[in-house]
Amino acid sequence: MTEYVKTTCPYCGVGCGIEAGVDEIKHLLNIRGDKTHPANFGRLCSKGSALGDTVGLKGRLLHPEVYGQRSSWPEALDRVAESFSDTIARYGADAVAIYASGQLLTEDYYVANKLMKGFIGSANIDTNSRLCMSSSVSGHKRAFGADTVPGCYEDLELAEMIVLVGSNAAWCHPVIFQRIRAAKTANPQLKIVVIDPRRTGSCDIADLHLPIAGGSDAMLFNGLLQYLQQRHAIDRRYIETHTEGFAAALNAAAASSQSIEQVAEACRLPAGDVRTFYRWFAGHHKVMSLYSQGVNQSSSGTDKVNSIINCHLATGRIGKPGMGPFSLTGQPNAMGGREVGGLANQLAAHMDFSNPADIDRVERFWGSPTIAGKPGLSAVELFDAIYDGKVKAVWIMGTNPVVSLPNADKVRQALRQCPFVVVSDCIADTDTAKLAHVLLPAQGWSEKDGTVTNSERRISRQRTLFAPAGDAKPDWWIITQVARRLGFGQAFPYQSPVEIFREHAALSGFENDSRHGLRDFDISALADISAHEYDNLQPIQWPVNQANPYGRARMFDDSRFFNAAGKAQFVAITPRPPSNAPNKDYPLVLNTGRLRDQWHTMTRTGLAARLNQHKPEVFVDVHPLDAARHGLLPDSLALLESAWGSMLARVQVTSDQQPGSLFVPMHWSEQFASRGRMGALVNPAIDPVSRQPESKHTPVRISSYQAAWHGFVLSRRELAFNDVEYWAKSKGESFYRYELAGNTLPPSWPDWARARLGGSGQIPDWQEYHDSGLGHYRAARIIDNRLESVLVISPHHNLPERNWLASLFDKDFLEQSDRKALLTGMPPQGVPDCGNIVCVCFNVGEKTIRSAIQEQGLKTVRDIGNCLKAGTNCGSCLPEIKALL
Ligand SMILES: Nc1nc2c(c(=O)[nH]1)N[C@H]1C(S)=C(S)[C@@H](COP(=O)(O)OP(=O)(O)OC[C@H]3O[C@@H](n4cnc5c(=O)[nH]c(N)nc54)[C@H](O)[C@@H]3O)O[C@H]1N2
Ligand SMILES: Nc1nc2c(c(=O)[nH]1)N[C@H]1C(S)=C(S)[C@@H](COP(=O)(O)OP(=O)(O)OC[C@H]3O[C@@H](n4cnc5c(=O)[nH]c(N)nc54)[C@H](O)[C@@H]3O)O[C@H]1N2
Ligand code: SF4
Ligand SMILES: [Mo]
Repeated sequence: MTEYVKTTCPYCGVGCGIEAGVDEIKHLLNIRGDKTHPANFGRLCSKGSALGDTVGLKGRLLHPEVYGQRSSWPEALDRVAESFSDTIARYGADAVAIYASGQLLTEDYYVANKLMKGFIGSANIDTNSRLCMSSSVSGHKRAFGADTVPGCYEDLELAEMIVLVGSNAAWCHPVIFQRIRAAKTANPQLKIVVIDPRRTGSCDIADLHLPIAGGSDAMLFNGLLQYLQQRHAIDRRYIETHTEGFAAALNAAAASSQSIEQVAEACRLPAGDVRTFYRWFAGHHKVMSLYSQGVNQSSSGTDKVNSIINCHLATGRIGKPGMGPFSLTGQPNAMGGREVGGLANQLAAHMDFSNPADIDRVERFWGSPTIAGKPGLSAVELFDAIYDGKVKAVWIMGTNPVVSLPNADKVRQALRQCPFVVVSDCIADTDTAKLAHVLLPAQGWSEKDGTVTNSERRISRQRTLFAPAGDAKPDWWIITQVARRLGFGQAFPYQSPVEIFREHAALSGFENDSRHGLRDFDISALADISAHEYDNLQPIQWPVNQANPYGRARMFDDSRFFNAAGKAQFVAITPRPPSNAPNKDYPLVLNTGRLRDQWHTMTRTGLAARLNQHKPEVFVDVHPLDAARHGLLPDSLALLESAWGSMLARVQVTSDQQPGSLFVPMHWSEQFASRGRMGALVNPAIDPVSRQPESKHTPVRISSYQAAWHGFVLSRRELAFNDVEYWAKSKGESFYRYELAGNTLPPSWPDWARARLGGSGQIPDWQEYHDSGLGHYRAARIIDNRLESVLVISPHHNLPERNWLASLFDKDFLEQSDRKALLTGMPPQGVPDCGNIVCVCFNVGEKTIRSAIQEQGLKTVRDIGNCLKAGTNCGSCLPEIKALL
């Protein structure tokens, strides 16, 4: 009998509840959605469903390492504490830093922040949330006086209009998207508008797509504010009673554009579409504006956020069912990190360095000897300070900055130069872990235990499913041990996560009242939670206090805001263009973002074969006009260069892209491709308020990458091609796939192939075909009648399809016909080739769907589901199935 344990998905900020059936002995998980969890009511997406494939021991960091040698925990912890205290003694507290992450649980995060700010006495702790949520945090604070997300997911079902701004929810918040899709099916009147420079999967259910010029959102929403005023669609009473600054915001909007035509020109949109959007927004009362990285990751990200919030304040559409601005959080615990003050400019429990009373309050609560008195360095500035030698010891926890920070080659150089680098991670080989002096094995999802908070302020439990891998320890434990060695034992007595949670809850309620000033984040009703209650904690939305013992779905339903006047603030916005405009040398704009089935730097999703079928290789999306202009053929390789760095990627020509703009996925690290690390190119400009980098807008140029040869290898065993100029690796169910290209031809392909694939190189275990004149070479190695590996080399990039060859790895015995066809790469007559996998849940390929559509006259997504099952589980592939129809 399998025991099902309730836990929370460790990927996106939707925060879906999971029931995990645990087979301890076989180390297997059976994953299903938790029907009682209010975030997902049983739904899951492709990534959540495949979690069971990511919990193996392969690739895990199992033991501490000090300078490349396996060590014991005491030895490694002593080393970290000694280096940190030496550095502090010689150069001061600001010479050390922590760079943390929204992958951490709230309890981990709380302890890290307490150690750095309260006891080491420097605020040099920042997190990857700086790259993610900090513009939303700043925008919320400016408008509401606190970092508050007003609404909840239930509003999705109550809305009359949903605007997705800079959010590809179909791929990045799939369960929210499923809820919107279901709401639209139930109520076809529901209007959906997508504002995104690209046509994305989210446009699948959109009534209107505005392919806005990158960076111009504030212009569009300033125009909307004026329109609402001119059409008398504003709520005068609400503005007068509950807000301040409307006139100034309106004046600034009027100064930025005078007409819809002007807005349309600035945003490069058809004026008619802008008018339609404005008319719909004015005409529907229950409007939700969901926004994500297309808004936040900008050098004017905070202004973009406030330009959206301004329109909601002007119409009084906030804090009520079915309406409001709604910032979608990225990581599983992006929100929890904000609660504990993970950013360098925050204190704990939504308190702030800008208020001396807050600093004093936290100092007294912690009994801290040396609390930091001012904000520390933000992520980009922190790594600059490491580069400049000002920060001399850094501890990186749960993030991979050599891939994900802008100007990532400089980040790598900074870490190379840094005298002392500690990395806590679950995975042994990451681009960042490679540069660590001390590596600390952290427990990952399925092992660790604690809480996370999702986009709608809902706190849920992640629970332990398995015993830890090797010597892995929870992050809170590791930090606590170092804190004790630094002499702060009294303040770090923790033996279990619940003790930390209680303290965190108590701090949230400490002097949180009208006399001292009310703070939004208050979970003081949980301050006395028992271990048993904590174990059984049900998902609950903060605040959880005397007034809201069962949590609270919507904030601001009482129209009380958290600044001194208790009124929401309009912010006067003067739109600014992105920091770096395209120019003669770098004429195109590089946009970056996410894919449906990958998570960030692929340390976990890269392990699950079924998540690597959808997009097996790093690519760049190019509009047909740009492809023609720059001589790029579909499926060829391109070199992308910016003022900061370069990368290689496979060309995908698509009119989903606007001319002048390129898109690359953010996911590939040097563990998965030789030169696919997009962070190397990305512009390090930051927003002056939120200090969030402009990850979606880098001037670049693109050119065809002329390789002397192209090829691929499919192999049962993992191989290495590190000496080849271009390689990209992905995992299949029973094989690894390598895409290859090189500048130099080896003296002999047969020798090269034998050296790479191994074996005797003799018939019958070896088949080969060589046309040395034309530069074609193919080989296959067979062991005991099973395909071991197959290699194809050509002077051109047009190579045979990989899918049928890949299917041969599932066979225990190769038929004669298979053997014959092997070197052609084409299935023998009568054997279907399924094409690229579209539905990963049921392994249904594009060609199968196409032929079923033709042969059986299928007309709807439902027909295809009935016939092939494709799209009937998580639904993540529905946009693509629709596109095939
Ligand atoms: N599958 C998957 N899901 C994820 C993640 C993942 O790695 N994989 N990561 C999670 C995390 S941490 C985050 S932060 C979220 C991010 O979720 P999203 O923000 O939805 O994802 P992105 O793809 O980064 O960016 C969204 C869109 O912004 C558009 N965009 C670019 N510039 C502009 C602009 O100037 N204006 C507008 N309006 N749009 C623009 C891009 O074209 C892109 O389609 O996803 C979370 N969910
Ligand atoms: N150009 C560009 N750059 C971007 C973005 C973009 O859209 N474009 N998006 C940005 C955004 S929004 C984000 S959130 C970042 C994400 O970027 P990163 O944070 O660098 O990406 P991850 O791959 O999630 O890194 C998490 C690391 O923590 C490890 N890990 C997982 N769980 C745990 C744990 O419990 N404890 C510890 N100690 N380690 C753990 C994983 O193995 C992995 O190595 O990238 C940012 N960078
Ligand atoms: S939408 Fe998918 S990735 Fe996000 S929490 Fe739910 S199952 Fe996990
Ligand atoms: Mo993020």
